[in-house]
Amino acid sequence: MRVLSGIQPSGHLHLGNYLGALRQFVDLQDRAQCLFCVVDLHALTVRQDPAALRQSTLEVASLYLAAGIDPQRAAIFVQSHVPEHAELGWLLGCLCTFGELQRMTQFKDKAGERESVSLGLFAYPALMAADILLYRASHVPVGDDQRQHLELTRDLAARFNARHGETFPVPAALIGAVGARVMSLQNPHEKMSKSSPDPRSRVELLDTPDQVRAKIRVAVTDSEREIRHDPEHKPAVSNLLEILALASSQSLAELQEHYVGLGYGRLKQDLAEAVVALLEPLQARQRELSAAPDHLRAVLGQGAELAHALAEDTMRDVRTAMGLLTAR
Ligand code: ATP
Ligand code: LTN
Repeated sequence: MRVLSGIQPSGHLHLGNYLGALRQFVDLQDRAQCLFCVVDLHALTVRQDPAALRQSTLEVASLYLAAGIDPQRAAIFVQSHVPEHAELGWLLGCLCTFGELQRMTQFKDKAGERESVSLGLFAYPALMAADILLYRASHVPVGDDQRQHLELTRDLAARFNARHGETFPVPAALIGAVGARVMSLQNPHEKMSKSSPDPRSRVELLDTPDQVRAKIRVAVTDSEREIRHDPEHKPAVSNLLEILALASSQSLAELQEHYVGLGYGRLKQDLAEAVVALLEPLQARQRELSAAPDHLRAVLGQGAELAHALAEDTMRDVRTAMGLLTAR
Protein backbone atom coordinates (compact mmCIF):
# COMPACT_ATOMS: atom_id res chain seq x y z
CA MET A 1 0.00 0.00 0.00
CA ARG A 2 1.46 3.37 -0.98
CA VAL A 3 -0.39 6.47 0.16
CA LEU A 4 -0.16 10.01 -1.16
CA SER A 5 -2.17 13.05 -0.19
CA GLY A 6 -1.86 16.81 -0.14
CA ILE A 7 -3.29 19.94 1.41
CA GLN A 8 -3.15 23.39 -0.18
CA PRO A 9 -1.40 26.23 1.66
CA SER A 10 -4.26 28.53 0.68
CA GLY A 11 -5.10 29.71 4.19
CA HIS A 12 -5.31 28.40 7.74
CA LEU A 13 -6.25 24.75 8.20
CA HIS A 14 -9.61 24.07 9.84
CA LEU A 15 -11.50 21.23 11.49
CA GLY A 16 -12.73 19.95 8.12
CA ASN A 17 -9.15 19.51 6.90
CA TYR A 18 -8.28 17.77 10.15
CA LEU A 19 -11.26 15.43 10.41
CA GLY A 20 -11.56 14.75 6.68
CA ALA A 21 -7.88 14.40 5.82
CA LEU A 22 -5.10 15.00 8.34
CA ARG A 23 -6.46 12.63 10.99
CA GLN A 24 -6.51 9.84 8.41
CA PHE A 25 -2.93 10.62 7.37
CA VAL A 26 -1.76 9.99 10.94
CA ASP A 27 -3.55 6.64 11.13
CA LEU A 28 -2.19 5.46 7.80
CA GLN A 29 1.49 5.98 8.53
CA ASP A 30 1.63 2.72 10.52
CA ARG A 31 0.07 0.69 7.74
CA ALA A 32 1.51 2.03 4.50
CA GLN A 33 4.38 3.81 2.85
CA CYS A 34 3.17 7.40 3.07
CA LEU A 35 3.95 10.64 1.26
CA PHE A 36 2.28 13.86 2.41
CA CYS A 37 2.76 16.93 0.39
CA VAL A 38 2.00 20.65 0.80
CA VAL A 39 0.55 21.44 -2.61
CA ASP A 40 1.78 24.98 -3.15
CA LEU A 41 1.41 24.81 -6.96
CA HIS A 42 -2.28 24.07 -6.45
CA ALA A 43 -2.65 27.08 -4.14
CA LEU A 44 -1.32 29.26 -7.00
CA THR A 45 -4.39 28.45 -9.12
CA VAL A 46 -5.96 31.42 -7.36
CA ARG A 47 -4.11 34.64 -6.58
CA GLN A 48 -1.82 34.45 -3.54
CA ASP A 49 0.31 36.99 -1.79
CA PRO A 50 3.91 35.63 -2.14
CA ALA A 51 4.94 36.25 1.48
CA ALA A 52 1.67 34.80 2.80
CA LEU A 53 2.07 31.72 0.57
CA ARG A 54 5.57 31.02 1.93
CA GLN A 55 4.31 31.47 5.48
CA SER A 56 1.31 29.27 4.90
CA THR A 57 3.44 26.52 3.31
CA LEU A 58 5.53 26.31 6.47
CA GLU A 59 2.41 26.43 8.63
CA VAL A 60 0.75 23.51 6.84
CA ALA A 61 3.99 21.50 7.07
CA SER A 62 4.25 22.25 10.79
CA LEU A 63 0.64 21.14 11.28
CA TYR A 64 1.40 17.83 9.56
CA LEU A 65 4.03 17.23 12.22
CA ALA A 66 1.96 18.67 15.07
CA ALA A 67 -0.96 16.40 14.16
CA GLY A 68 1.35 13.43 14.66
CA ILE A 69 2.86 12.55 11.30
CA ASP A 70 6.29 11.12 12.03
CA PRO A 71 8.90 12.14 9.45
CA GLN A 72 10.81 8.92 10.15
CA ARG A 73 7.84 6.95 8.89
CA ALA A 74 6.29 9.26 6.27
CA ALA A 75 7.81 11.68 3.78
CA ILE A 76 6.62 15.26 4.28
CA PHE A 77 7.52 17.62 1.44
CA VAL A 78 6.57 20.66 -0.60
CA GLN A 79 5.15 19.97 -4.07
CA SER A 80 7.23 22.61 -5.87
CA HIS A 81 10.44 21.11 -4.46
CA VAL A 82 9.89 18.16 -6.79
CA PRO A 83 9.64 19.70 -10.28
CA GLU A 84 8.38 16.44 -11.82
CA HIS A 85 4.87 17.28 -10.48
CA ALA A 86 4.59 20.11 -12.99
CA GLU A 87 6.09 18.02 -15.77
CA LEU A 88 3.70 15.11 -15.29
CA GLY A 89 0.85 17.59 -14.82
CA TRP A 90 1.49 18.85 -18.35
CA LEU A 91 1.72 15.37 -19.83
CA LEU A 92 -1.52 14.26 -18.19
CA GLY A 93 -3.11 17.52 -19.31
CA CYS A 94 -2.49 16.29 -22.85
CA LEU A 95 -4.47 13.11 -22.07
CA CYS A 96 -7.31 14.87 -20.37
CA THR A 97 -10.15 16.47 -22.33
CA PHE A 98 -11.62 19.93 -22.09
CA GLY A 99 -15.03 18.37 -21.49
CA GLU A 100 -13.80 16.33 -18.54
CA LEU A 101 -12.30 19.38 -16.84
CA GLN A 102 -15.40 21.44 -17.54
CA ARG A 103 -17.53 18.94 -15.64
CA MET A 104 -15.54 19.25 -12.40
CA THR A 105 -17.84 20.70 -9.74
CA GLN A 106 -14.98 22.25 -7.75
CA PHE A 107 -13.98 24.17 -10.89
CA LYS A 108 -17.55 25.30 -11.50
CA ASP A 109 -17.89 26.47 -7.88
CA LYS A 110 -14.58 28.28 -7.77
CA ALA A 111 -14.81 29.76 -11.27
CA GLY A 112 -18.36 30.96 -10.57
CA GLU A 113 -17.13 33.16 -7.72
CA ARG A 114 -14.63 35.16 -9.77
CA GLU A 115 -14.50 37.31 -12.87
CA SER A 116 -11.12 36.09 -14.10
CA VAL A 117 -10.32 32.37 -14.10
CA SER A 118 -6.75 31.11 -14.60
CA LEU A 119 -5.75 28.29 -16.91
CA GLY A 120 -4.21 26.73 -13.79
CA LEU A 121 -7.57 26.59 -12.00
CA PHE A 122 -9.05 24.79 -14.99
CA ALA A 123 -6.12 22.34 -15.22
CA TYR A 124 -6.02 21.78 -11.43
CA PRO A 125 -7.29 18.16 -11.60
CA ALA A 126 -4.57 17.11 -14.08
CA LEU A 127 -1.92 18.38 -11.65
CA MET A 128 -3.63 16.55 -8.80
CA ALA A 129 -3.62 13.34 -10.86
CA ALA A 130 0.10 13.92 -11.45
CA ASP A 131 0.74 14.26 -7.69
CA ILE A 132 -0.79 10.85 -7.16
CA LEU A 133 0.47 8.94 -10.19
CA LEU A 134 4.02 10.30 -9.89
CA TYR A 135 4.46 8.07 -6.83
CA ARG A 136 2.37 5.22 -8.20
CA ALA A 137 0.19 5.59 -5.11
CA SER A 138 -2.41 2.91 -4.46
CA HIS A 139 -4.51 4.87 -1.94
CA VAL A 140 -5.41 8.53 -1.50
CA PRO A 141 -6.99 9.73 1.76
CA VAL A 142 -9.18 12.78 1.09
CA GLY A 143 -12.43 14.43 2.14
CA ASP A 144 -15.64 13.76 0.27
CA ASP A 145 -15.28 16.90 -1.87
CA GLN A 146 -12.35 15.29 -3.72
CA ARG A 147 -14.28 12.22 -4.89
CA GLN A 148 -14.76 13.53 -8.43
CA HIS A 149 -11.09 14.50 -8.80
CA LEU A 150 -10.10 10.99 -7.72
CA GLU A 151 -12.43 9.47 -10.31
CA LEU A 152 -10.74 11.56 -13.00
CA THR A 153 -7.32 10.45 -11.73
CA ARG A 154 -8.41 6.84 -12.04
CA ASP A 155 -9.68 7.44 -15.59
CA LEU A 156 -6.39 9.11 -16.56
CA ALA A 157 -4.32 6.27 -15.09
CA ALA A 158 -6.36 3.69 -17.00
CA ARG A 159 -6.21 5.76 -20.21
CA PHE A 160 -2.45 6.15 -19.94
CA ASN A 161 -2.01 2.42 -19.39
CA ALA A 162 -4.25 1.57 -22.34
CA ARG A 163 -2.46 3.96 -24.72
CA HIS A 164 1.12 3.63 -23.59
CA GLY A 165 1.38 0.34 -21.71
CA GLU A 166 0.93 -0.60 -18.05
CA THR A 167 2.62 2.22 -16.09
CA PHE A 168 0.37 3.29 -13.20
CA PRO A 169 -1.69 1.43 -10.63
CA VAL A 170 -5.27 2.78 -10.60
CA PRO A 171 -5.48 4.49 -7.19
CA ALA A 172 -8.38 4.19 -4.74
CA ALA A 173 -9.83 7.05 -2.69
CA LEU A 174 -9.94 6.58 1.09
CA ILE A 175 -12.88 8.60 2.35
CA GLY A 176 -13.88 8.29 6.02
CA ALA A 177 -17.42 7.30 7.01
CA VAL A 178 -17.79 10.22 9.45
CA GLY A 179 -15.99 13.56 9.14
CA ALA A 180 -15.48 13.38 5.38
CA ARG A 181 -17.75 16.37 4.93
CA VAL A 182 -17.65 18.83 7.80
CA MET A 183 -20.08 21.65 7.08
CA SER A 184 -19.79 25.40 7.63
CA LEU A 185 -20.86 26.58 11.10
CA GLN A 186 -22.78 29.42 9.45
CA ASN A 187 -24.39 27.55 6.56
CA PRO A 188 -24.87 23.79 6.99
CA HIS A 189 -25.44 23.38 3.25
CA GLU A 190 -21.88 24.46 2.42
CA LYS A 191 -18.69 22.63 3.35
CA MET A 192 -16.36 24.22 5.88
CA SER A 193 -13.66 25.86 3.78
CA LYS A 194 -10.41 27.81 4.16
CA SER A 195 -11.47 30.33 1.60
CA SER A 196 -14.94 31.27 2.89
CA PRO A 197 -14.97 35.04 3.56
CA ASP A 198 -16.72 34.52 6.93
CA PRO A 199 -14.17 33.38 9.53
CA ARG A 200 -17.03 32.33 11.87
CA SER A 201 -17.87 29.58 9.37
CA ARG A 202 -14.85 27.51 10.43
CA VAL A 203 -12.85 26.56 13.49
CA GLU A 204 -9.20 26.89 12.57
CA LEU A 205 -6.70 24.47 14.07
CA LEU A 206 -4.71 27.36 15.54
CA ASP A 207 -7.70 29.29 16.95
CA THR A 208 -7.37 30.16 20.65
CA PRO A 209 -9.78 28.42 23.06
CA ASP A 210 -11.81 31.61 23.33
CA GLN A 211 -12.07 31.92 19.55
CA VAL A 212 -13.23 28.30 19.36
CA ARG A 213 -15.87 28.89 22.05
CA ALA A 214 -17.11 32.08 20.41
CA LYS A 215 -17.44 30.50 16.95
CA ILE A 216 -19.31 27.49 18.30
CA ARG A 217 -21.57 29.70 20.45
CA VAL A 218 -22.76 31.60 17.35
CA ALA A 219 -23.00 28.53 15.09
CA VAL A 220 -26.39 28.30 13.41
CA THR A 221 -28.83 25.60 14.58
CA ASP A 222 -32.12 24.27 13.21
CA SER A 223 -35.76 24.82 14.11
CA GLU A 224 -37.29 22.65 16.90
CA ARG A 225 -35.29 21.98 20.04
CA GLU A 226 -34.68 18.26 19.72
CA ILE A 227 -31.09 17.06 19.33
CA ARG A 228 -30.91 14.24 16.83
CA HIS A 229 -28.73 13.15 13.92
CA ASP A 230 -30.86 13.77 10.86
CA PRO A 231 -28.80 15.49 8.15
CA GLU A 232 -31.79 16.00 5.89
CA HIS A 233 -34.11 17.75 8.35
CA LYS A 234 -31.58 18.99 10.92
CA PRO A 235 -28.40 19.70 8.94
CA ALA A 236 -26.84 22.18 11.37
CA VAL A 237 -27.34 20.12 14.53
CA SER A 238 -26.28 16.95 12.72
CA ASN A 239 -23.03 18.67 11.74
CA LEU A 240 -22.37 19.70 15.36
CA LEU A 241 -23.11 16.15 16.52
CA GLU A 242 -20.73 14.66 13.97
CA ILE A 243 -17.92 16.97 15.02
CA LEU A 244 -18.59 16.14 18.67
CA ALA A 245 -18.63 12.41 17.93
CA LEU A 246 -15.17 12.61 16.38
CA ALA A 247 -13.70 15.05 18.90
CA SER A 248 -14.91 13.05 21.90
CA SER A 249 -14.63 9.51 20.41
CA GLN A 250 -18.28 8.72 21.07
CA SER A 251 -20.79 7.25 18.65
CA LEU A 252 -23.66 9.27 17.23
CA ALA A 253 -26.10 6.86 18.91
CA GLU A 254 -24.51 7.40 22.34
CA LEU A 255 -24.60 11.16 21.91
CA GLN A 256 -28.21 11.18 20.76
CA GLU A 257 -29.23 9.22 23.84
CA HIS A 258 -27.20 11.49 26.11
CA TYR A 259 -28.86 14.65 24.78
CA VAL A 260 -32.47 13.54 25.17
CA GLY A 261 -34.23 16.41 26.98
CA LEU A 262 -31.18 18.69 26.79
CA GLY A 263 -30.98 21.87 24.69
CA TYR A 264 -28.77 23.32 21.99
CA GLY A 265 -26.91 25.52 24.51
CA ARG A 266 -25.65 22.48 26.35
CA LEU A 267 -24.64 20.72 23.12
CA LYS A 268 -22.64 23.78 22.04
CA GLN A 269 -20.89 24.08 25.40
CA ASP A 270 -19.86 20.43 25.34
CA LEU A 271 -18.77 20.66 21.73
CA ALA A 272 -16.65 23.76 22.40
CA GLU A 273 -14.84 22.06 25.28
CA ALA A 274 -14.31 18.86 23.26
CA VAL A 275 -12.82 20.82 20.36
CA VAL A 276 -10.60 22.89 22.67
CA ALA A 277 -9.31 19.65 24.23
CA LEU A 278 -8.76 18.08 20.80
CA LEU A 279 -6.74 21.05 19.56
CA GLU A 280 -4.72 21.75 22.68
CA PRO A 281 -1.97 19.12 22.28
CA LEU A 282 -1.71 19.84 18.56
CA GLN A 283 -1.28 23.56 19.25
CA ALA A 284 1.35 22.92 21.91
CA ARG A 285 3.42 20.85 19.45
CA GLN A 286 2.94 23.44 16.74
CA ARG A 287 4.28 26.18 19.04
CA GLU A 288 7.41 24.11 19.71
CA LEU A 289 7.89 23.49 15.99
CA SER A 290 7.53 27.12 15.05
CA ALA A 291 10.25 27.92 17.57
CA ALA A 292 12.60 25.51 15.71
CA PRO A 293 12.31 26.46 12.01
CA ASP A 294 15.57 24.69 11.10
CA HIS A 295 14.11 21.36 12.16
CA LEU A 296 11.08 21.87 9.94
CA ARG A 297 13.30 22.86 7.00
CA ALA A 298 15.41 19.72 7.53
CA VAL A 299 12.29 17.52 7.53
CA LEU A 300 11.10 19.11 4.28
CA GLY A 301 14.54 18.68 2.72
CA GLN A 302 14.68 15.01 3.60
CA GLY A 303 11.09 14.47 2.41
CA ALA A 304 11.78 16.15 -0.95
CA GLU A 305 14.87 14.01 -1.48
CA LEU A 306 12.96 10.79 -0.96
CA ALA A 307 10.03 11.97 -3.07
CA HIS A 308 12.33 13.14 -5.84
CA ALA A 309 14.02 9.74 -6.12
CA LEU A 310 10.64 8.02 -6.59
CA ALA A 311 9.46 10.71 -9.01
CA GLU A 312 12.54 10.43 -11.23
CA ASP A 313 12.03 6.72 -11.53
CA THR A 314 8.40 7.10 -12.66
CA MET A 315 9.22 9.92 -15.07
CA ARG A 316 11.85 7.86 -16.88
CA ASP A 317 9.17 5.27 -17.66
CA VAL A 318 6.57 7.89 -18.56
CA ARG A 319 8.80 9.82 -20.99
CA THR A 320 9.80 6.65 -22.78
CA ALA A 321 6.24 5.33 -22.90
CA MET A 322 4.96 8.59 -24.43
CA GLY A 323 7.71 8.81 -27.04
CA LEU A 324 9.85 11.65 -25.71
CA LEU A 325 13.41 11.41 -26.96
CA THR A 326 16.03 11.01 -24.24
CA ALA A 327 18.55 13.86 -24.00
CA ARG A 328 21.50 11.57 -24.58
P1 ATP B 1 -10.14 25.81 -0.12
O1 ATP B 1 -11.27 26.31 0.70
O2 ATP B 1 -9.00 26.78 -0.28
O3 ATP B 1 -10.56 25.16 -1.40
P2 ATP B 1 -10.12 23.50 1.50
O4 ATP B 1 -10.39 23.92 2.87
O5 ATP B 1 -11.19 22.86 0.70
O6 ATP B 1 -9.47 24.70 0.70
P3 ATP B 1 -7.98 21.71 0.61
O7 ATP B 1 -6.57 22.06 0.76
O8 ATP B 1 -8.55 21.88 -0.74
O9 ATP B 1 -8.88 22.53 1.64
O10 ATP B 1 -8.24 20.26 1.16
C1 ATP B 1 -7.35 19.51 1.93
C2 ATP B 1 -8.03 18.24 2.37
O11 ATP B 1 -9.05 18.53 3.33
C3 ATP B 1 -8.71 17.47 1.24
O12 ATP B 1 -8.53 16.09 1.45
C4 ATP B 1 -10.15 17.84 1.39
O13 ATP B 1 -11.02 16.85 0.89
C5 ATP B 1 -10.28 17.94 2.90
N1 ATP B 1 -11.37 18.84 3.29
C6 ATP B 1 -11.48 20.15 2.95
N2 ATP B 1 -12.59 20.67 3.48
C7 ATP B 1 -13.22 19.67 4.15
C8 ATP B 1 -14.44 19.58 4.91
N3 ATP B 1 -15.21 20.63 5.09
N4 ATP B 1 -14.75 18.38 5.47
C9 ATP B 1 -13.95 17.31 5.32
N5 ATP B 1 -12.80 17.32 4.61
C10 ATP B 1 -12.43 18.49 4.03
N1 LTN C 1 -7.28 18.87 -4.56
C1 LTN C 1 -7.02 18.60 -3.18
C2 LTN C 1 -5.62 18.88 -2.77
C3 LTN C 1 -4.70 17.97 -3.48
C4 LTN C 1 -4.58 16.57 -3.30
C5 LTN C 1 -3.56 16.15 -4.19
C6 LTN C 1 -5.22 15.65 -2.47
C7 LTN C 1 -3.80 18.32 -4.46
N2 LTN C 1 -3.12 17.23 -4.86
C8 LTN C 1 -3.19 14.81 -4.28
C9 LTN C 1 -4.84 14.31 -2.59
C10 LTN C 1 -3.85 13.91 -3.48
C11 LTN C 1 -7.98 19.40 -2.37
O1 LTN C 1 -8.16 19.08 -1.30
N3 LTN C 1 -8.60 20.40 -2.87
